[in-house]
Amino acid sequence: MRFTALAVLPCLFGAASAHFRLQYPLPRGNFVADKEPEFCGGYPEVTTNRTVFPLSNGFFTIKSGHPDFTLGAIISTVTNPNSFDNFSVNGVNQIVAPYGKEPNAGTFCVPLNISAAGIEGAKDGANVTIQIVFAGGDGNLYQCADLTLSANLTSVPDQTCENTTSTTPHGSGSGGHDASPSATAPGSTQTGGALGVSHGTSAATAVLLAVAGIAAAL
Ligand SMILES: [Cu+2]
Repeated sequence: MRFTALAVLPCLFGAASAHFRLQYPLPRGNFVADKEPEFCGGYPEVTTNRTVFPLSNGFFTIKSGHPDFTLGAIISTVTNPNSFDNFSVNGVNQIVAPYGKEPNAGTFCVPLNISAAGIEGAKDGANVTIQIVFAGGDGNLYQCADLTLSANLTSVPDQTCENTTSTTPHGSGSGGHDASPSATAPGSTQTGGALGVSHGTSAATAVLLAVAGIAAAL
């Protein structure tokens, strides 16, 4: 068992160097690994760098340094969402992308059909904020993006939706968080949204939701 403990340690230290990054839509601010466990990844105040985003048939793209992660998104229709409370109504998180699990590290495109989530106030022209919630083995991590919803946009402009799995170590160089060897070929590519398909019932998802609930209660 001591062996197991030792094996986990470099993983934890390496973790701070990568975690996950929200690539599209643009996050509130530059990625700061140490701040990612905080609300909105350390950017609590609303920004002016809003992305005009399709009300229906959108997606978001993340890059994960962790394999075996769970990911989803919640939404706030509050003008300046600066707490987890603002992402829930009557204590229930406003989930806009169902939590899904992914066994590989890599870059992933996740469907984000906001109109389909039926969130009150998430309508054409509305300023909203999405918060990506990620759990990859070193606690919940967060990134936020401020959006203006558009019904005229029928798809995400100028972005490619594709998944690229990777066995690249978590973080670069020595001390990196190396995903143990897997059957996946480095750089192998698949299109489509696996995350959007599998969701909802795992123990990891339950834990994630529970933790998010605690955070919302603070
Ligand atoms: Cu990490």
